[in-house]
Amino acid sequence: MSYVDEVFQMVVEKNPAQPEFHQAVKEVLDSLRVVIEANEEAYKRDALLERLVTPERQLLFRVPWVDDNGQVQVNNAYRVQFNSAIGPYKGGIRLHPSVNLGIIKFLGFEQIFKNSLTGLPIGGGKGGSDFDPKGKSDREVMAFCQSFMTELTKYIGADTDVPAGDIGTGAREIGYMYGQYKRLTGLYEGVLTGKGLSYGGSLARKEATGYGLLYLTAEMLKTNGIELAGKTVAISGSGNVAIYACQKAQQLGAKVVTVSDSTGWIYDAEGIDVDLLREVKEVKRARLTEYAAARPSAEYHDKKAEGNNQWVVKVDVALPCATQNELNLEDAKNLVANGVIAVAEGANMPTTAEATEYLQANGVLFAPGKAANAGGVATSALEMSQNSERLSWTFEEVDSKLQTIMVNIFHNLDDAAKKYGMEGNYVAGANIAGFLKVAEAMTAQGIV
Ligand code: NDP
Ligand code: 2IT
Repeated sequence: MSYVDEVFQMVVEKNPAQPEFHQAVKEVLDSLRVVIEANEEAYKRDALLERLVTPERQLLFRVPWVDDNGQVQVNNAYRVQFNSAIGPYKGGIRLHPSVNLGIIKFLGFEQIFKNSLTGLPIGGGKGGSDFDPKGKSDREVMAFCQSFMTELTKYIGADTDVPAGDIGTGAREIGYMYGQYKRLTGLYEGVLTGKGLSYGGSLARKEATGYGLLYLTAEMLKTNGIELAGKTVAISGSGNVAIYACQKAQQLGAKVVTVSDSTGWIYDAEGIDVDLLREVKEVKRARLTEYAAARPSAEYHDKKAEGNNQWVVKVDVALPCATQNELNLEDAKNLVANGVIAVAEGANMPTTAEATEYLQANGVLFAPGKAANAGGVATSALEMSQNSERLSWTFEEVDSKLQTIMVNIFHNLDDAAKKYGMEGNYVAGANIAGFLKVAEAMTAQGIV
């Protein structure tokens, strides 16, 4: 059995019941086969792959908090500090009932390569809890965040581990967490990113993941001789990533016709009204039914009644921006049948392995999340730089750095794919380019 296969088998045996983690590891290891085989003896002697797939540290803790009825609630929480070869652990905090250790490990593993691809000095980590902020009062969310941070504070710091937002963790949650960290440590430092602008946040961080997704998508299309302007786009999700992906797509001259949330999806033939979408989802934290009610051109499709079939709409570009494994083989077949040109992942691993293979086999340009959504964490690293120098940059300065980073990421993975004989396979290119830097740093630092 080859070294790559041995390590994958070990991952499955040692990490039972963590299918998303297995899926993320398998995709990376499959891409790395050609790189590993060229240098197998040295990598094997150093157990480089075993170290790469095993987190440096995994923290599991309980979070007790009191709800508005005086009832004590208890949630499970996690922080996986996966790899610090190229910088302090960096990655978001997910608050969603579906969170478990396997989900956080898959996200932390992806983050290692994504952060490497940004070209900035950040290692990989991820955290979260099965707490559901939906339907909770602000006071309940604060009680949870303060209790969560009371424990997490012991393990993080501006030079050790810097968490940020993800599903369910936005500006409100980051604010409460930052306040508690500061209170406990007395330190006013860049320990979290995605902070509010009045207390150390960076301009353009809120927009960065969605904007970055479009910068990379436009560059991928351009490199293949195609213009984004004039194209029709499907987006899933209606959270932080989806909203700003929608805004930038429209600024670049494309027309976005779908968005979704966990209960339904919208088809808007006239193009999504981003201001209305922001009002409904970002300000009111309401359901997309409110968008449909306020917009005559919008059709609302209930997922429970009709299934999650938003990918049946005929579009040129599809941008899944909600959650993992939300675009399956059947969806990929519908997209291809309707002539889709490109799929770029705004979410982390939103496309199943079979769907990715099908899209690639049918000539669809496919940009994996660890490259396409790296603009968020890249801008988080820019926020860390601003905090360290105690300065803040203008929106234009941050946005222009973000554009440069996304264009560079695309060409790095395009070049890596070509160099290893897999031209046009951006999944392999991203995994290889992300891996090489981390592997070199791990090797240089000895057996740690
Ligand atoms: P938000 O919480 O702001 O929005 C998430 C959106 O996805 C909501 O519309 C939500 O619907 C929907 N959604 C979440 N979970 C599910 C589910 N299980 N089934 C169906 N729909 C779901 O999160 P973000 O926009 O920040 O994150 C979206 C994706 O992007 C995630 O995969 C995240 O890991 C990834 N990402 C985020 C970055 C960031 O900077 N925020 C950076 C890079 C990647 P509802 O409103 O009903 O909850
Ligand atoms: O998945 C991700 O890259 C994020 N949720 C953003 C992480 C960050 O540290 O900004």
